Amino acid sequence: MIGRRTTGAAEQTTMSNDDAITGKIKQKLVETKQKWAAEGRLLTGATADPAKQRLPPGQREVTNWPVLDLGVQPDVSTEQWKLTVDGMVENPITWSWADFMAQPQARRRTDIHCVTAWSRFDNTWDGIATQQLLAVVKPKPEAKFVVQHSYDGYTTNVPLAMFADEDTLLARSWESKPISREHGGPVRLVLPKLYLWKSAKWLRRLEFINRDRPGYWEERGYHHLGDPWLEQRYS
Ligand SMILES: Nc1nc2c(c(=O)[nH]1)N[C@H]1C(S)=C(S)[C@@H](COP(=O)(O)O)O[C@H]1N2
Ligand SMILES: [Mo]
Repeated sequence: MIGRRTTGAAEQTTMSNDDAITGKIKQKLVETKQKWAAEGRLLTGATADPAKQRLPPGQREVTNWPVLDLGVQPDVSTEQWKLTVDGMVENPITWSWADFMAQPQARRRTDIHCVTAWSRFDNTWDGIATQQLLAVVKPKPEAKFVVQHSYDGYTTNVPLAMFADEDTLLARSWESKPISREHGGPVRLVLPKLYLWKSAKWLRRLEFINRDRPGYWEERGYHHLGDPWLEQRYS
């Protein structure tokens, strides 16, 4: 499946029929989440200060780690995996797994917050800090947003300033174990200061652009930024 996608995969922004190979889009889940956005479900109307409380408004703590995605879970081996960084950067790259592992590695311990109201505390991640990646690719001055593209066709947009946050990692391991297929291995983004839909699983490409272009959930009523402390669930 990965082989068949090499040509033209960079242009792909919507789900293709190829995805049937690894799973089916959970159409009901997509419709439910879209309905939640339209109805403003789960909104408390409150904001909170992360310095004063650990749970963002409307969230509850879980100790398991729920799996949330569109139902298509690509099986990408580290041998097949490639990361392309392109768009408005001085130094576009395509990294193999060996290239990725040759970069300075970083560890972060963070909480994660899903827009469906669960939060999970104290997750330890290993991988490459986005600050390290930015030092390599050197965004051009006009670059203002980063679109994450995944092997399942998922996309999500974040401001470059949030992508560059010191807590943000291209993560390959969780609790010192490789990130499992269901949680987005071999490499996923972890951007803990935004809701978790802003952290793409099965990361394939990072595209630097000069304007805000909505991704999969943003096109379906979810917020363009997604700050859990401001309860930016929907747009
Ligand atoms: N590639 C990809 N990344 C994705 C998604 C997806 O469907 N595909 N779902 C997002 C959503 S809505 C959430 S809440 C988190 C869930 O990550 P988890 O399954 O590891 O908890 O992944 C995000 N990243
Ligand atoms: Mo989500």
